[in-house]
Amino acid sequence: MARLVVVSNRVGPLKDSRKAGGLAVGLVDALKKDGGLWFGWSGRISEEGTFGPLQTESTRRVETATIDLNQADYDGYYAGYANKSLWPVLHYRLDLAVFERTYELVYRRVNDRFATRLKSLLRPDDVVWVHDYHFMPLGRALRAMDVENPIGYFLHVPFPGPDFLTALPNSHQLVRDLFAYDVIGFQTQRDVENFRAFAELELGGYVGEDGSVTAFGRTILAKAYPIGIDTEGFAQYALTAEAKRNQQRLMAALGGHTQIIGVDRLDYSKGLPERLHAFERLLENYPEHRGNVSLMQVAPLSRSDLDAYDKIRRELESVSGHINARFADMGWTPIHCMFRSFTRRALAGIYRGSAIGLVTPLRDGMNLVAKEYVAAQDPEDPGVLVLSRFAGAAHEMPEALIVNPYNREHVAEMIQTALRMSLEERKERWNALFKTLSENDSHHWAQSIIADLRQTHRATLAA
Ligand code: ADQ
Repeated sequence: MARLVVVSNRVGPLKDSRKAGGLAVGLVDALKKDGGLWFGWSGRISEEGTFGPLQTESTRRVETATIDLNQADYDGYYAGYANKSLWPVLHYRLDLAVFERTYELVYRRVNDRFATRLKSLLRPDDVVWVHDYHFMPLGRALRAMDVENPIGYFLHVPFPGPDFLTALPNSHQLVRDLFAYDVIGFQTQRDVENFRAFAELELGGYVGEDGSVTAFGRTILAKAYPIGIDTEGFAQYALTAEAKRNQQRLMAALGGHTQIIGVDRLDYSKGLPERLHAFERLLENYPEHRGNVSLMQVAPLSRSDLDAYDKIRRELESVSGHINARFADMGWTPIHCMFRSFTRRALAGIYRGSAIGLVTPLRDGMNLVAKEYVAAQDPEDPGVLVLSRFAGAAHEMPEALIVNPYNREHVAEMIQTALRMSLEERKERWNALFKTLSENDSHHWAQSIIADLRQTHRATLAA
């Protein structure tokens, strides 16, 4: 069977680890089953940067190959274009976006360099699968070096509509580059429609009845492949000794109180201050919960060198401090904020010990926390998922309580509904959600896109 070569900015970790990040979680799950090569940035900065030695590692099934970045590349490509230009634009935050010509130039230079290094690793029958907004032009760079392998692309974050995306300087060039791939995958049908609209309205392309999109003489497949988790594996995690230990510690600390859990990277897209305010509204509107219900927010620090993230941490500290000072009583603190990470097993135990999973991003490609929360529940006494309509996951999980995260009143009301929900209804909703997650797990996700990639490539060659 042809080898799978996965390319993403960060590679690994392959073992259960505290390192957070949805992309790594999804890819590890997919690669563990089929094996392959995983290529990307080492996470290190060195003077030689992309010209430095290739660092390799291998486990039973997966080989990894990484290279460093130098400081200028890190500043322009990663901290600059990827995180200060693309991330905010793709999450509908033009107010936070910074556009610098040098960021874009360095981004393209680094993509070219990664393509050159990758080419030397490729075998003729490899299937190449590129991930996320860091590497949009990578496929074009590979094609320019005559790489003829099937190359697919998956965008983990949202793809906004043309009215919005055209605010990004040179957006035409960026989207044009995507046409070098054979298949491009998005999280939701809405993202696919936005991409098609861009191709038609901005690039003069057209959409075929079979879902293909043609522009610049290239026909590619653009389709939704909602990312899943290793549902069975995560449900098993919740039964491990480590999970149980954490669940019990939590129960002891709660002393009979009901817990709501939030787990997110500390990022402005996740709607954290809005979430705390919604919880405050719950305590205002339904005083019976004072002294009985608390919110635990877990957030590992991420990309902390960027000002916007530092700002959100401070905001979170100040809002939670304010709410705690207002409502706390002896023996009960309304909000526990923790800026730390947990292993996946520990996290599974924490989810299972929480009556409500509160997942309220302002924008999210998918959101794996919503899926993990459901997978970790006790089928005999499952908790309730409260989920933002702006998470890609909402499209697949209608049995959750779907909320508008901007509307505190509504979120508070839905938390109240969750707290009041009968066991019978909780089970009914959970069964439906778990069924979907079992069918659309990470393995299914990877298999579907790879199968389409092989087929589309064969068709392109034949044409
Ligand atoms: P993220 O923005 O990182 O992912 P998400 O999908 O929620 O968002 O994944 C976060 C992952 O990190 C989860 O697996 C979670 O368990 C883990 N995590 C978060 N906080 C943690 C903590 N304190 N300790 C340990 N683990 C923690 C991006 C996109 C998403 C998309 C994924 C996958 O932004 O929209 O769902 O990629 O495609």
